[in-house]
Amino acid sequence: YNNSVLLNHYTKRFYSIDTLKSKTNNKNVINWVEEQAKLCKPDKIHICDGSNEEFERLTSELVQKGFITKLNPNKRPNSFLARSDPSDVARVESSTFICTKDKVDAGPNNNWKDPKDMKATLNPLFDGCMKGRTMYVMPYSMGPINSPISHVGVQVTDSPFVVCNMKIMTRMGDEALKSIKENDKFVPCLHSVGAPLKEGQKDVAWPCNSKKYIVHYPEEYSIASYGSGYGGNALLGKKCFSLRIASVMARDNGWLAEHMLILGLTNEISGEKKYVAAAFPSACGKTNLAMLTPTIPGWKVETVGDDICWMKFGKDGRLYAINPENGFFGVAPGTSSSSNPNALEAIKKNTLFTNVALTSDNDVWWEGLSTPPMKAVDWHGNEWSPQSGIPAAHPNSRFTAPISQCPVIDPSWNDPKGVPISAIIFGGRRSSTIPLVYQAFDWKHGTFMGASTASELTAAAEGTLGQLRHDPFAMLPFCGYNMGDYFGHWLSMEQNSKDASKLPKIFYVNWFRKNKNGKFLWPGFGENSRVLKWIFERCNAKGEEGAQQSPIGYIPAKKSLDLDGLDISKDSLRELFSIDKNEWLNDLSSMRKYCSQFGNRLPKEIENQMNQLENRLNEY
Ligand code: SAT
Ligand code: MN
Repeated sequence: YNNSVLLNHYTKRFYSIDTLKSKTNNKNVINWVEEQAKLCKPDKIHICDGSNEEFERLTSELVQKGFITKLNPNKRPNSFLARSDPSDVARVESSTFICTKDKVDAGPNNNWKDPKDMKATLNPLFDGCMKGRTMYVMPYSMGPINSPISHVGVQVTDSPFVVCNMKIMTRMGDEALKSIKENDKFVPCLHSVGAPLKEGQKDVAWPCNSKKYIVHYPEEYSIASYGSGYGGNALLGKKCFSLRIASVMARDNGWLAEHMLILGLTNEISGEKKYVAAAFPSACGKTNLAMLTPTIPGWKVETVGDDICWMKFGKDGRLYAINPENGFFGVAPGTSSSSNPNALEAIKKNTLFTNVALTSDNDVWWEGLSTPPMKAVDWHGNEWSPQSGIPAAHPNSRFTAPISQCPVIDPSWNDPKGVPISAIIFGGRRSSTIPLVYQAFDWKHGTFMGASTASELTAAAEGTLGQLRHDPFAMLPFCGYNMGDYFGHWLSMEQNSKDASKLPKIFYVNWFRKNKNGKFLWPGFGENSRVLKWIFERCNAKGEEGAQQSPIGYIPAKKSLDLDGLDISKDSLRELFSIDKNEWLNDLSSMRKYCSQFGNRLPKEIENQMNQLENRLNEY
């Protein structure tokens, strides 16, 4: 057969990728797709254009086969519910690999395998894995099309549901393909659910394989994922590309790829606006903060992103950020009109749901949304009632919705220039020790604060309740290289910047501190706008204006945190900001222990920061 026609040696049918060839002159894209087809041996190839018609066609086919459910169009137009295989409901960290030639380059924070060995394992698995299925080819852009901060990828997959999710979560299709010029590089992303169909074999609603591999090759900027159809394992633009591979691209090229929300904060009286990026471990309310409704008058929050942030230096020496994503992949349970009304608004239409409950009027429900319905169909597809004694929605059930549907979407969310970042916030869930907010003395100290990010485990995660888990920069499962080197990369941003005074100011927050009776000291949610206001003002302040020095950093000076109209006692306030020397020294020794695993990859400066903190505490 000639070059443009491929033979499927199972079906003895020919197919071509002429459609792709007519749309791009990038030889590497064409060759790579051809190679994947030869390896995976699908029955058909479909080049995705990313159109609404394509989305409609794929969703109706899935509905017709009974694989997904169309929701009540009067309540939730163009929206669908999928139920996953019960074993395929979350990211699989134990099957996630960083494959570098040298093990130490992956770091103690990752599972490692030699790239050659991994390819020898994967090749037989991918060989013929798409038999009986269609291979969908998805060119996509992470970030606004043609933005200098964006990067492109091409994913092939055998899951039409993955295609529908990728259309929402990324800029996928013809426009993205057009943006990949003749000699441009792209991140190749091979994905299969690992469930080839034999002649005449009936398909299932959620095909997957008990063998799963989520594999990253940082040295060639490529990804291969096998066996899962779940978001973080299968929508390869998300954590795999935008964090694990992009963190390596960022290290190699002097920028930052971070697990951060981005929000715009406006003082409506002065008209001034600043952008803030923030990193929190899971279960700390990142999506809620990204869409916050301020309780203090005259302040407005607008959303640029809720999960991932790429930052590059602009000509003016400031860091400019984009949200590489185009949608929200949010946890449904707990999302309600009181916790996050803007998220509820964003998922009213054009939304894909996975593993939530189905109500009798063909709408969705999950724990925490509202009073439970008398009956429903749970995420397993079984009859459910409040008496069933089990959750109706899986705790990690998700919605996939276009970001443009967020009612407080920032006007610059799609701006190819990105938005200038004034402040970076780190935070964790800590019932003691850490005050409501404090500020780094400088960039080096701020890097140390990011490195020491830790959070207490909630019921949602495995491990002992309340146990402290170190999660540096909230990147522990997402850093595509040695975390010690990653700390070093953050430190190097100070040299990379032409003018360190233009770098974002760095803060640490803790909404979760409790008093001796186990009661939260701070009301949280919309009241967190008071902390955002202090951060905003600190970015404009000269020197120590509005702040006072403490051994751990700057904390708000008396009366500088706006508490107008807030019902909080003097005692609570004192506790909220108290610094207990012994608790801090305990934290520091836990940090020292944690850092020892990085050996000589731990930057000297992080040790300096630990020593300086210890000295300041001992003098306190
Ligand atoms: O599943 S995702 O990785 O996309 C979301 C998450 O687990 O944070
Ligand atoms: Mn995340």
